[in-house]
Amino acid sequence: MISAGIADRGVPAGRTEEFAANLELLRRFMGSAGLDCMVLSDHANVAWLAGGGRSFVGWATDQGAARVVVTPSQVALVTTNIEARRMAAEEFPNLPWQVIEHPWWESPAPVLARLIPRGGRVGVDGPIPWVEGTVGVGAEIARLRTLLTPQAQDRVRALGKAVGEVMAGVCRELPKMFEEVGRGTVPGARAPSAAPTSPGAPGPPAEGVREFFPKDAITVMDGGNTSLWVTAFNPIYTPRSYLYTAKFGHLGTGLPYAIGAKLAAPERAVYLISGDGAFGFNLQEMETASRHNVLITAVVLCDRGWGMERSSQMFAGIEDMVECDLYGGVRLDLVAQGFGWHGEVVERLEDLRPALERGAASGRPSLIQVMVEPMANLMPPGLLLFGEIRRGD
Ligand SMILES: Cc1ncc(C[n+]2csc(CCOP(=O)(O)OP(=O)(O)O)c2C)c(N)n1
Ligand SMILES: [Mg+2]
Repeated sequence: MISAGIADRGVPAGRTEEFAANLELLRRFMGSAGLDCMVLSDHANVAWLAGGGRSFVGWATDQGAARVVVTPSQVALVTTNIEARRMAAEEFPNLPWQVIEHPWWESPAPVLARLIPRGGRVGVDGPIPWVEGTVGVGAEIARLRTLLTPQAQDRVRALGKAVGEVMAGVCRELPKMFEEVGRGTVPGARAPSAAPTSPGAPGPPAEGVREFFPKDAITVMDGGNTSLWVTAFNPIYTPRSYLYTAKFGHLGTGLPYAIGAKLAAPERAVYLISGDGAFGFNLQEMETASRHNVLITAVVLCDRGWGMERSSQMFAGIEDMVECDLYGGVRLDLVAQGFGWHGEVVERLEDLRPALERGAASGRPSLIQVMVEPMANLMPPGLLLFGEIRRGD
């Protein structure tokens, strides 16, 4: 066990008061709901209670890497020995709760069993596999969160103002930007050297893949501009159905994530939509999928290049697109077949669905290489806003 406040970085003004106010609110709710204990694991709820701070590592799930256990007499943050020190110091500095760590390779069950009153009624805000007989009160906690403390009201006001300014700036720039791209007067805006073989932008195939799979399928995405198309054209319909390295943006995680997702949820369809550049990082993992018969579908949107780098260079006014083109004749379908997968190339949108059907019927993992128009992949939906947010403008 370690105590909070490892590094004395000071507490943001009003944070302790906000924590105390929200804790009182939560305990009052527990009293009225007849709960002896509450376990919060949804990172939004932990942030609400703590007046801020991130208890998550990955973005792809609402479940954080820590749990907060609240009883009438105790509050504890339970997390692994990897996260505890950093989380306490950086995310929740000097909050008056216990920080309890457990080895990362063990479940938190023994710690939770010590904290939770024996035989008590335990409220939870999400699935907690280590505690039996819990009562789901996620909706009630969401309602509590709407009662904003004065500090939260100030934050919402400041955030609203900042978002308004960003949106206004983008709206002012957009018409000019579109006009320049249309006229081809953005410095460096010219067709990439690879000759187009398909009329399509990546959006329609991303949409076609979404329509093919059931709504509870797990979507994995990887790539640069491809990811923005997938975000816009491949809605996520059910919780815990989406994997992406949103926070880090590392290319190459798609195929390993898809394999991991299918192993974790074998009863659900799992598909990856990836850029061609990103797919190259870890394509040897096709061997893993074959060896373990992991039946996933990988759809690789092939603009024969590092599309997002083309966009950046175009907007940076770099005269020629430097090192943005990949070898134009790559046949990932043949590579896939070499690894024992079903593999196909699709050049027309109407051929996509039959290819997906043949892949699903093949009894093997399948890869569909979809040729897209390089020029049409220069300006995916949300690109300008994405750039502004990344740069912190
Ligand atoms: C490991 C890693 N290397 C480099 C980058 C920088 N980067 C971001 S997007 C991008 C282009 C990705 O190309 P592709 O996967 O083909 O997707 P496209 O943009 O063409 O749709 C690159 C190189 C990164 N995010 N991660
Ligand atoms: Mg590409």
